[in-house]
Amino acid sequence: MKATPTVAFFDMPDATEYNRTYSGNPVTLSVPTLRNGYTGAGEVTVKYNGSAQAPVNAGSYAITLDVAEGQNFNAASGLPAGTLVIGKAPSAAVIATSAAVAKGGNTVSLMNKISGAEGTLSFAITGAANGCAVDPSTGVFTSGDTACTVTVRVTEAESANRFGRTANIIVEVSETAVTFEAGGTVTSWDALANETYLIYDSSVTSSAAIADATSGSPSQNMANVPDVGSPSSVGGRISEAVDFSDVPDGDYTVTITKPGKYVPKAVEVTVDGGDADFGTVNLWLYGDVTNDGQVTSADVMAVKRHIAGLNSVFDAGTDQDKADREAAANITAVTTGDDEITSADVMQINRYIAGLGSAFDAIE
Ligand SMILES: [Ca+2]
Ligand SMILES: [Ca+2]
Repeated sequence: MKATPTVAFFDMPDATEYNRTYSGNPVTLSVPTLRNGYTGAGEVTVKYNGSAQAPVNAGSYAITLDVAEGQNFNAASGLPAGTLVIGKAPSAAVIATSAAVAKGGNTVSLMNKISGAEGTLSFAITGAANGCAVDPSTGVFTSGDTACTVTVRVTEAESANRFGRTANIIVEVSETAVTFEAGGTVTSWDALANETYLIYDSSVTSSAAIADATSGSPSQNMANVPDVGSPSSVGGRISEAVDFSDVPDGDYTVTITKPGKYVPKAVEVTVDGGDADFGTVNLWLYGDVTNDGQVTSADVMAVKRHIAGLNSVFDAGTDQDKADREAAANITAVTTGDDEITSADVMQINRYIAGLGSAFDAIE
């Protein structure tokens, strides 16, 4: 006659398996096996609060065993087998130790100095405020009228799976504006180093910045003049570094224009308490939708296929590549400002390849 299984017939996982810490991954118990001297139980399934799904989140889970019928044991289900406890883990928040802002009512976001927080954050000045203030929930710090050092206490509340923590951010309130560098890397097809880089503050929209930069007499840009590195050949393209210095916190547009029939570019960059890098920006030639540095019949073919709804290079690449390729195809935009790719663009590209007058003549 078969025995009825109970937990006592099994070697159960030890206490350390029942007391765990949240890790973001499912927590499983070892599947119990029959004790020495016993054989013939069916498959054992461990359940957590009645589910075979292993739990992830911190909490207490009632463990039960389901045992299938075997040679020597009957089937059983829901055998109580203790409680699994997943404890909360320490905070994962990374909190910068310092921030900087100029005196006189300027602001710096302390929230942006924190990453990985899971609990709600709150902010409070400890010690002398010296006329400064911090928003308790957004962490926006506003300077007073004197240069000084102010300590802001950051508190992360306990969250579902992690304990909270506290840390101090020391805010340096300086006499003069705090500025940083903003720049990146720009590639083209030649080493003439004849790009023009202009930077615009957030009062000028991206499209207005392009219009100003290509107007022939830019007037809305900031006075900052960039450092431009020497061109170097990288992967078939020519690459150069560009850096604007003395840029205070804020949102900016950098325009890049270049003679040689390149499509003008506008790049967004945000400076927030540190040097800002807009990454690598590739300049495209008008008409060169295959992006090989030449305008040829292969480009015409690709544009025609795209207009006809056939597969083409227009289907390939990143979102940025797609936007660049469409801008490169739309040569009539130079003269008419249109925003579509049509047979009129094909005609202009063909005329340009043939050395005839075209919309290409309207650009440097
Ligand atoms: Ca091409
Ligand atoms: Ca067009």
